[in-house]
Amino acid sequence: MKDPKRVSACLFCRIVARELPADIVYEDAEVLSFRDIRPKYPVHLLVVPKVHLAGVADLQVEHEPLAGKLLRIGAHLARREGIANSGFRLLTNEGPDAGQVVHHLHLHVLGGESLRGL
Ligand code: DGP
Repeated sequence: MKDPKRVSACLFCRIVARELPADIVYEDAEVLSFRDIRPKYPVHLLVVPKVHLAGVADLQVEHEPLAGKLLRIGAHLARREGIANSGFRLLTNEGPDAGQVVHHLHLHVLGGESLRGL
């Protein structure tokens, strides 16, 4: 069934709907994860909610379980990618100063080498 809140022009909504290809590594009823098309690190995954939220600033109280789940799945995927012991970073960009390019909430899962400091 199509998500009524889906935004037809949104890149990640289109990946969720399988209208665009992606290297998908995880899926459940609420969350999809796929490899970043321009990886900055040996492991660079994106974890997205299937529902369209423009970014972390769009989260409402009712999204708290979903927000927690994104973190849990991010850590789960880091373990599955073999980077949990060496260390990894979960981050999300919000707005222009943070360099947000895709306006569909997503968590970057980064690792596989020493990460540059923030
Ligand atoms: P951000 O700056 O946080 O909005 O990062 C967006 C990320 O999305 C960026 O690292 C590149 C990635 N990306 C952009 N377009 C695509 C796409 O079509 N497929 C995949 N897999 N990743 C994409």
